[in-house]
Amino acid sequence: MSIVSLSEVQEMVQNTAREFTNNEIKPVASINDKEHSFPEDIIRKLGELGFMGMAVPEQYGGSGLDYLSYMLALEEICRGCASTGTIMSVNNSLICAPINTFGTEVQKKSFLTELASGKKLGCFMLSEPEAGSDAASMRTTAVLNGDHYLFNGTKSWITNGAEADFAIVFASTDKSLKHKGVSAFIVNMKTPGVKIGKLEDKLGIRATSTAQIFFEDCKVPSENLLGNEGDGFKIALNTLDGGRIGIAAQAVGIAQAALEDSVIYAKERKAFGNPISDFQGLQFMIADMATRIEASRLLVWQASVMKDKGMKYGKQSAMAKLFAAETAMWVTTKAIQIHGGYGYTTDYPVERYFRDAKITEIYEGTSEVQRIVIARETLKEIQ
Ligand code: COS
Repeated sequence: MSIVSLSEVQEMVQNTAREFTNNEIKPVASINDKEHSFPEDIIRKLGELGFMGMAVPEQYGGSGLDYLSYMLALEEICRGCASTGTIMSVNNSLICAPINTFGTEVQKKSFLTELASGKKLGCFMLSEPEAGSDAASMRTTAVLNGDHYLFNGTKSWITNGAEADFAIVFASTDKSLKHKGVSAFIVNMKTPGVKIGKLEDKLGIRATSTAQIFFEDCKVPSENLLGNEGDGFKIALNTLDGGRIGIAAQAVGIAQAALEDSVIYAKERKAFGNPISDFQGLQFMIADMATRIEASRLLVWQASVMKDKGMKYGKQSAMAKLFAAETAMWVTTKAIQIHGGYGYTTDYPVERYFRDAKITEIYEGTSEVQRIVIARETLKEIQ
């Protein structure tokens, strides 16, 4: 662990999350992955611990903690189960955060309080079948009609889509304005006209639902507009800046789990009369794994502290996500190598870590999108 100092509260949050992960999450993670089962009981307990709205003020049902505390908890939870961490991260980063930042008092009282306290679950609907990295090309429309907007369109890759009570939905209120015509709304998933479509059968994070959602003449009250008409694209990118630090923390958690399991295995497994941890070839792998994880963690902490201080942090968030995601992929690949044939079977969790790591290079902006963000900022900064 890094010697960069954490406050007493931050250490307490980290220890609470670590204990919860070891006692409650690790024992069931592989089963939930195999059975594709949503960890309902664990999510309820995370709500009771105050982990579903960690950086939301207490007056709106949250824990009133800083972003770094949230990241410390998320890393620990993902060390046990990346699926559980994904569900927690979507609720914290992608729905509580934008309502807290852009919502009216009424919206905060109606939606945020229940989401942040873990009584309700949220999801984030930006992507569509033909609009992922190019989010502004979305086709879903929201047409103002008296006291409501009429929604039509299809959203895809929606984490928590099958279980969520509330969603942030991005839709075009004026197609001619392209990204400036995108608006954000809070939608109750029970609204007539919201239909849950097919659930994806995925490589990893298999204990989460990833759903396609259809809007068919769905009437959303006009008071559920988040911010003003046309603010949606900026709300989405601002939200993703924060979310991406969370995905980086998730990647660090997955990589840390792979490192810990690899070290334990290498000390037990014997070859040529010695534990394989005695061999330099293997030690070099462990050294590189530990170093890359530490560097990733520090990028997560730096981006979090900058966000907590109210500084501009988009570049640092993209750097953390890019580096941590690629680290998680690299570390989990080495972890399987260290475990040899056993690592390729479901008898050991390293194959799950490997499958779970891949998504961190894709969702909330691919590694290529992170490189775009980092390059743009760097080219602006150095003249
Ligand atoms: N926060 C707030 N606003 C932002 C922003 C940010 N981080 N980044 C850009 N904007 C604003 C810009 O200021 C610009 O506003 P104006 O039109 O008023 O000038 C507007 O958004 C468009 O910005 P830009 O021209 O840079 O947008 P691009 O279409 O070139 O998009 C990328 C840039 C590719 C980086 C962006 O579209 C992106 O992040 N895409 C990935 C989306 C994603 O993560 N999808 C996954 C879905 S969630 S699983």
